[in-house]
Amino acid sequence: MLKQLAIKLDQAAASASSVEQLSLTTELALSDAYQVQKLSIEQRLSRGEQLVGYKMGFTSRAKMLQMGVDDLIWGRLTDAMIITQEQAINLDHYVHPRAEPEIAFKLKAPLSGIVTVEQALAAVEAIAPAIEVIDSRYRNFKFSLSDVIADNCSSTGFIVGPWSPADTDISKLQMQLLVDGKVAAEDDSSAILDHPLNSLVEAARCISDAGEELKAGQIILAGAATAAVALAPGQNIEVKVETLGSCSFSTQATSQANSNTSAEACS
Ligand code: OOG
Ligand code: MG
Repeated sequence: MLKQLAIKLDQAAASASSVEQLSLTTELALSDAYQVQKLSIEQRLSRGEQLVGYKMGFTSRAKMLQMGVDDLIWGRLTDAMIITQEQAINLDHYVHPRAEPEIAFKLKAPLSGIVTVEQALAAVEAIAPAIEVIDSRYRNFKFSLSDVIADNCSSTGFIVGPWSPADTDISKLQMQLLVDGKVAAEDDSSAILDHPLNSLVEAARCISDAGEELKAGQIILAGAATAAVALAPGQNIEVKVETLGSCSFSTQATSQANSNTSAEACS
């Protein structure tokens, strides 16, 4: 049964189509929801995708308030989710994507179980500004906690900017999400669990509870500092983090369907 739910969510993500919330018909314990997530990622891995890291979610009040959920969640990141600097993404590949400003850690050593902030920092190779593109597979971007966990915490894409040394002070850096050069959301990095490193501490604990561990080379997204912003065609999206720098991508001006139509109209 869990496998069927995993396949359903994987297919919804692969075909950019939405499904009804699982919780409307199925009662899933959180542990079952994480199992569905794992099984759905296994579908991706069986198609050749590689696990490259993990993302934390609902690590800021702004995100919890926006989504009406107030528990920490985590999901898995694969290489197929990587968006490159200045890439123009095609919105046809998503249901209702949103962007949010994040901080990424790259690890140089494994990390698992209960660790202190100092131990977490000692495992970090580098820190970067990041943008996460999230896309719920549920209609109207509405979900319960178990729904969103099963749906790999809305993971769909992420872009990481320039790497800074691990000893960079990230306790209170201004973080801005700009749409076409205008600030659409902003806060400072302390909005992420008081300090983004606390999110890495939580990641080590949660992922080892699930029988996995954070590994050297993996990327961990600490969670958004602000509410997410809906994407529309023809936008430039940039995240600027004080000291760390920025990263950006754009959305293609027209969807494939529209550009076909206009090509026909012109000929
Ligand atoms: C769930 C993912 C939350 C974050 O950074 O808090 C998340 C969602 O909002 O759809 O990625
Ligand atoms: Mg996020």
